[in-house]
Amino acid sequence: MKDFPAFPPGFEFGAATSAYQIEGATKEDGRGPSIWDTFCRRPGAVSDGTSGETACDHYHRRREDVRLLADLGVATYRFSVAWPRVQPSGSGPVNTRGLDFYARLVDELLEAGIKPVLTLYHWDLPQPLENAGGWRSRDTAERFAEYTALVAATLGDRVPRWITLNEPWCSAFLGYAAGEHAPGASEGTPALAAAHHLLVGHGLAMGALRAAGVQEAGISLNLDHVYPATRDPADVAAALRAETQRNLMWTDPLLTGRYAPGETDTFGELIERQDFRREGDLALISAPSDFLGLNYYTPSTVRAAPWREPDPALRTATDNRFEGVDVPDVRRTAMGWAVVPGALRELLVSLRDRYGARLPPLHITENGSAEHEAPGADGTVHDADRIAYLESHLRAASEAVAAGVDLRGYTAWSLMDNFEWAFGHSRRFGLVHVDFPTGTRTPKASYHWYKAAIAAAAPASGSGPGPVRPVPRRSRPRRAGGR
Ligand code: IFM
Repeated sequence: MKDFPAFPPGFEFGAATSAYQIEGATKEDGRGPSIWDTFCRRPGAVSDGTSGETACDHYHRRREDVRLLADLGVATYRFSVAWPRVQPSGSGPVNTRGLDFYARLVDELLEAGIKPVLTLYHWDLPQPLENAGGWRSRDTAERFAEYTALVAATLGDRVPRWITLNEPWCSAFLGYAAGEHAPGASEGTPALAAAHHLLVGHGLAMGALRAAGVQEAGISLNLDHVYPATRDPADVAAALRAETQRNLMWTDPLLTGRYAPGETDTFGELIERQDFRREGDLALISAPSDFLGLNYYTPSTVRAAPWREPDPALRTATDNRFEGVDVPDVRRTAMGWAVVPGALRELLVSLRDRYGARLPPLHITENGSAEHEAPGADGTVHDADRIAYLESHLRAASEAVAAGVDLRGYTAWSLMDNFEWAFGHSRRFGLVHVDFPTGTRTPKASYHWYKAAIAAAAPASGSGPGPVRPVPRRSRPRRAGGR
C-alpha cells in the first residue's frame, strides 16, 4: 500500500470487540444477569431501546467471526469474557458451559494463527454483585480476583496477553456519577470509591494472573489528551483538573505508586471522606505491568468553570470546575467526537515524558470511529471517513514510534458493528457491517483497506498470521466443560 506509515518489526495489528456488545445469548448456558441487562430495561437508558440480548449473535456465529478475523490478517484479536457467563452470581463455582465458550474461541483463534488478547472486565458486572454494592464495595474487587483466577486456571496457558479492566474511568464515572452507563447511578463520593476499588481489583487480579503464570498482563485505560481553551492561567488550571480526573488519577497510582498530586484540589470535598483507601493499596495497585493499553478516540478542550455543589438530581459528575469547549473547524464523527489524530501522537509522547522508565510498553487497544453510513446499492458500506480516520491515526501512532515511544501494537475498534452501550445500535464502529435483524455480516470498504494496510506492513512488522503458533493440544489442560 502506497505511503503506508512504517512500523517496527513485530508491531501487531489487531481488532477488538467486547462480550456484551457482540455476544447476545444473554440467557443461554447458565449465564447470569449483568448490570447491562438490567440497565437496558430502564426506560430511556438506551437511546434506541435496544439491548445486548441478541447483539451480533456472536455466541452462535463465533466460527464465522473467527474466519472474518483470519481473512483480515490481524495478528491479535482482543475480546472480553463475560463474568456472568463464568460465575453467574459473581462468586462461587465456575459455570463450565460459559467458560467453555471462550475455550473454544481461544482454540479457534490459535488455530487461525491469531493471538488472543483477553479482557476480563468490559463493564458487564454480575447483577448480584451490584445488588451487594457493586464497585462501591471493596468486596467486588476481591470477587474480581477470584473470577480472574478461575478464568486463568483454564485459559492461562493458551492466552498470551491479559487485560484486567477496560476503561475503569467509564465504569466509575459514567456508571456511578453521570448515570449514563450501567448501573446508572448519580453519586459523588461512591463514584470515587468505585474508581479506587476498580484499581484495587486490577491489583488483585494482577496477582492472580501472576500466580497462574500468564505471559503478559496489564490494563486498558481511555486516556484523554486535554487542551486548555486559552493560555489564560485559569483555563490551564482547568485543563490540569480535567487531566487529573481523566488520566492522572489512574496512571499515577498505577505507574508511580502515588495518588496524583492534584487530586484533592480536583475533587474538593468529595475526596475528604477517603475511608475506602487502605494502607497497602498503592503497593497493590502499582504492581508492575507488562504493558499499558491505551484506548484513544478524541481529545478534549476545556475552560475554567465555577464550582457547583454536587447535586445528584442534576446528575453532576464529581468534578465540575471545568467544562468542555467545542473546537470549530474540526471534522466530527457520528459520536460528535472531534477527529484530531495529532492528539494521539502528543498523548503517547506525553506519557513517555511523564513516566520515563516506569512506563511499560504501550499497546493501542482501541481506536476507531462511528460514522454516518449505510450500505450502497452494491450492498457494501463505502466508509471513506472511517478509512481516513484509521489512516490518520495509524500515521500519528507511527510518528510517536519515530519519536521514541515504545508502542508495540494497534487495535482497531471494532471488528464489527455492535451494541454501542447507551447509543444502542444507532452508532456503528465496525469494519464489518452487521444487519442486526438477520445478523448478516458484510465487510465494509474499511475492512478491505485495513487488510491491505496490514499486508503492506506485515513483511517488515511480522504482523499477520505467521508468528503465532497454537499450543500443541497435548500440553493443554482439560477444558472447563463439554462440547
Ligand atoms: O464501544 C466502546 C467500547 O466498549 C469501549 N471504548 C469506547 C468504544 C466506543 O465508544
